[in-house]
Amino acid sequence: MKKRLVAGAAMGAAIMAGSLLAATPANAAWAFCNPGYLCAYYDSNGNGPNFAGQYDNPSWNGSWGYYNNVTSSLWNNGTMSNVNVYVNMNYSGANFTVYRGTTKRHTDLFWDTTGGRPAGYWNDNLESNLWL
Ligand SMILES: [Ca+2]
Repeated sequence: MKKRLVAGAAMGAAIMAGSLLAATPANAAWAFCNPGYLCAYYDSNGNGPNFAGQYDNPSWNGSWGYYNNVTSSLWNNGTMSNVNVYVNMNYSGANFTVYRGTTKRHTDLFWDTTGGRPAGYWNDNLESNLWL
């Protein structure tokens, strides 16, 4: 009987947790990003696998994986600098600055019109980064 009550209580807690999750804004889902790094995520709101760069990277493809043209959200968790991101390798093509801090994250590049670009322009298009 006691076990049953415990199980019932656990289930109730799980349901409550589910309700809380549903009420939480989507932008609360950001995966951890090491301090000092630029993190570029596969999906919006910091979800999915991510490229994490501490230095200048002329290409986001490498031994760590293939991250060119897949990014949908960005977080500059740098400790000192802002960072530019580019649509081509070797710091070329259209670019914008990702400013430091959690309030400056780019939550969904599909709808991001930074620099006056149309929706969809930046999404799945970034390939390199240069710290400023
Ligand atoms: Ca590109």
